[in-house]
Formats: sequence, structure tokens, C-alpha cells
Amino acid sequence: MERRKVRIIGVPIDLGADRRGVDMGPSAIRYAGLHERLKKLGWEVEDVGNIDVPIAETREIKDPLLKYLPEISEVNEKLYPLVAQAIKEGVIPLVIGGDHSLGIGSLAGCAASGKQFGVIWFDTHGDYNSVDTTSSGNIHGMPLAVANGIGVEELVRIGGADRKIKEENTVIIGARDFDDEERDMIRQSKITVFSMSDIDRLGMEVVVRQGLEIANQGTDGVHISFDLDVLDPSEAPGVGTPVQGGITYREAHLAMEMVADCQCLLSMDVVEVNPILDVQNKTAELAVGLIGSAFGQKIYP
Ligand code: B3U
Ligand code: MN
Ligand code: MN
Repeated sequence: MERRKVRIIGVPIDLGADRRGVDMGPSAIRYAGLHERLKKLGWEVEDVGNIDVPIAETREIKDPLLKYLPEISEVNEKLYPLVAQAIKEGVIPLVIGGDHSLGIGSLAGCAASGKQFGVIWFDTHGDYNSVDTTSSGNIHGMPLAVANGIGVEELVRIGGADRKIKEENTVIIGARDFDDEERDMIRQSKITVFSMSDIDRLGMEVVVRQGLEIANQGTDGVHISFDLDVLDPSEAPGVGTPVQGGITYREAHLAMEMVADCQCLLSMDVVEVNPILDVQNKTAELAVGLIGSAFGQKIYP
């Protein structure tokens, strides 16, 4: 890998989801040995700590279709410049969450860095809802749409008014749970989706190879947004919204090893680890293992 420095940014946010507890994700991931893992792989590790996130009990939901909108936009306004700054310095920002609403700030930060980038979104969900399509009102179901300029002004404008992603360079891998209108919206876009059935048919190796090709086409690198709920709940029980039929431990590691091999990683999020639902920090340890693979760890180098 070219770059040897990684900057950890914790975002202890659970305002984007109904299930509480993902606010403890950053601690759980650090306790699971994140620093040690990265250092052992030869990375210089810097940890800027956690962004200040309001506590749900101190706030009120003003709009049930956009729960905690002011708070979530405030957090992402703080996150995006940190991500942009790291990338500009040639450092890889590793954003640990927290629910996936932080993806709004991450992608805004990638865009504000001035780099051309592709996106691979590992997720059970499309995260492509808007106020017009959501049935939950949870903003963690919206970040990819927001980054594509779809959604309310308060979110879309974070980090600049333009679209943050290029649809042609955006790939979702592992999807198996879309809302109907959300699916239609994604279909109308140029985003590439590799669903679980594509993974069944083609195999993870082919899916990730094609995904990386799409994300790298004409770009300077790739942002990986990894929602732990893409894994099967038997492997990752500690997530807010477990959905049966996810990717296996081996498939997840293969995908991350291929990310390391492509030497194209510009920035990464690891989100939705929920210690309350976890079993002895298994999911956080898995997250650290997968980060290890994405940053160059090999079984038999
Ligand atoms: N699409 C649903 C469910 C969901 C999205 N992201 C997660 N769950 N983790 C929604 O609420 O928008
Ligand atoms: Mn997600
Ligand atoms: Mn998800």
C-alpha cells in the first residue's frame, strides 16, 4: 500500500436508527484491539477520538419522518471536514460508528477532499430512502440517497450543494432488504447493485472484482462503507437490524483482502456495531478483523 497512515474518527451516533446501542460501537471496536491490529500491520495510527454527539434523551423528535434531523446534520457537519482533511493529507480516514447516518458526512468529506472517488457500500440495505419514501423516518436508511443529492436541504447541502457521489462509480454489495420505492429509486439510478443472489451465483470474488473495477473507473480511489449487517446474523449478531441470509465470515474477509490488494482505499467507514445486542464483543472483533484484512492482513503472506 502507498499510504501508511490511518486516522481513526469515532462517531458514537445512534440517532439515525430505532434500536439504541450503536453509539457504543466506537468503544467496542477500540476495545476489540483496533489500534494494535493496525500497528502490527505497519500502519501509523492516529486516533482523534470521538465527535461530540447529542444524547437522544436530551433531544426531541421534531419530525417523525426525519428523526433527529438537526442533530444528525450537526454531527455530519463536524465529520465531513475531518474526513476531507485526512484525505488531503494522504492519510486514510477510518470512521467508526455509530449508525450509518454518518455516511452522509463521510461521503461529503470524500467529495470535499477534491479527489475523484468511487464508492462500495457493503450493506443489507440500500440506504437510499428519502423523506418521500421512508416508512421508518430513520436517517440511517438515507445516506446514499443524500450523497446523490436526494433528500432534504439540511442534509444534502452538507459539505457543498452538489452531488457527492458519481452513480456510475457507486456499487452496493450484499443487498437483500430494500423498501419498494427505495428499490425503484436505485433502479432509476446508475448505481450497480450486487444482491445476495448475485453473490450466490457469481461468487464473492467475481462480485468484488467487478465492483472494484466499477468504483475505480476514472477515479483516484475508493471509499468503502461497511455496514456490519451485511454479514449473516450468525456471524454478526451485534447489529441493529439483523436480516437472515447475509454474507459469510470468509466472504467478508475475501472482499476486504481484495480491497487491500487493489491499493485503492481512500477512506473507510465501519458502522452499525451494536454492543447491546452483541455476544461477548464478537461483532466488534469481527469488525476489527475485517479492518485488518482491508488494511493488508493476510492469512499466509
Ligand atoms: N430501509 C429501512 C431499513 C433500514 C435501513 N437501514 C437499516 N435499516 N439499517 C429504513 O428504515 O429505511
Ligand atoms: Mn447501512
Ligand atoms: Mn444495513
